[in-house]
Amino acid sequence: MRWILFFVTLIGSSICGREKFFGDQVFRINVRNGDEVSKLTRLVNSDNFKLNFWRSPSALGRPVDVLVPSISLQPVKSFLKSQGLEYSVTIDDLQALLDNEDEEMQYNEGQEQSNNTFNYGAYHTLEAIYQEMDNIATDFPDLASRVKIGQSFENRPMYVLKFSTGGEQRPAIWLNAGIHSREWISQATAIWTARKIVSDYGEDPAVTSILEKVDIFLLPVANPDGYVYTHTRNRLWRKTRSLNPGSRCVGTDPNRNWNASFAGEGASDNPCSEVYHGPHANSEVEVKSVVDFIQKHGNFRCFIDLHSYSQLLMYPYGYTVKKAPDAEELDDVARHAAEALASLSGTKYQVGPTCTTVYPASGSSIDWAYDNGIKYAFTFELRDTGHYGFLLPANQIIPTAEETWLGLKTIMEHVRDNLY
Ligand code: INF
Ligand code: ZN
Repeated sequence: MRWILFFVTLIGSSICGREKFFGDQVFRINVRNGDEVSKLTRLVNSDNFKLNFWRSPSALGRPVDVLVPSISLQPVKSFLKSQGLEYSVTIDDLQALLDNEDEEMQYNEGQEQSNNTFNYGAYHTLEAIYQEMDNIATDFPDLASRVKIGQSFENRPMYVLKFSTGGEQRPAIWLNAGIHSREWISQATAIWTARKIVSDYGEDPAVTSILEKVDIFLLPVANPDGYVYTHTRNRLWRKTRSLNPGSRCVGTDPNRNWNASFAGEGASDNPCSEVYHGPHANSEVEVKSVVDFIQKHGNFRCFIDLHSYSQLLMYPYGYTVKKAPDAEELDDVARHAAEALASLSGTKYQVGPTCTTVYPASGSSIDWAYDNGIKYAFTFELRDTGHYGFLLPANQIIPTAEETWLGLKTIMEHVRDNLY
């Protein structure tokens, strides 16, 4: 029966659109030492089980989350048992979560059509996010403007919102989101943050004073092709959608494609890998567009990249265990930001350098920023810690955005007071 179901869904998804995950589950596997990590990595890399790391093995022995297709459930369970690896099932019916998310989005789109408002507590299509960016710029023409910084591999525009109260080429802050398309809480938090900035300017002294000194650039969807693909074909797509000559596998990991120890440890040269670094640094037009814009502007002091999930606040480096020259200061700022974030509803974040907090990762955005003179470089891994993972329910969007805002403000106030 399972085989029939599997082939039906396989054929079905190739003909009528969205990939189905009937019977698929997410396992949380506790790894206690390097030996267990390498066993598990071999398992996931052995293509025949079609496993997908949601949360890769990390230095600290943090539990590993793996998507297990229904046809692999039995063999994977017996493998784990035979290796003495403990696991639990964190999501026992992935398709049910996806159906639920879908239903909510359809309902919300209907609501928005009729009352012509943007529901910040819901997930949105790329078009809806771009429209809301336009609305924000229209509502606050003296403060916000929507700027096209390039276009994606599939020729979709890449839009940032620029928040500025005047002055030429002021020191600037870059807020990046959605570089990994499946991390929907990241894009949702970013568009909420855009509305928060314009609403609170002139009201919240912190926001007003930040914008008197620095400009803020916000890119809510850094990987538009991937984001559209998560809506139309595969909700769990992470990479870009560029083609890899000679391979049937599509896409590059845009968080391995930056020119920072490119193709070093913690990236793969296999186009089928979720951490494929691409043929060369900045090969992805989505990455190059940001690099070119930032380099042309030349006055950025802060680069913050929003991801999910795990509730971490990290700073360079990912490409080496070597301490960054400003590690003490970055750690201090990050701890204060995590404290501010936790003050709202107690959400706990772990703080540290990428390499030892998660795992080695070369070619990442914040390492590139930091090595190019942008001192205040941070990555937020937003909610949650794996209960829902990438499928965070929409009712957590606003609570997540509200608490993250307190962390972002803490960092931006430090930048305001420590311009260099
Ligand atoms: N982050 C991990 C990644 O593999 C870890 C990371 C974060 C690496 C920051 C480098 C810099 O890119 C995510 N989180 O993918 O969604
Ligand atoms: Zn990510």
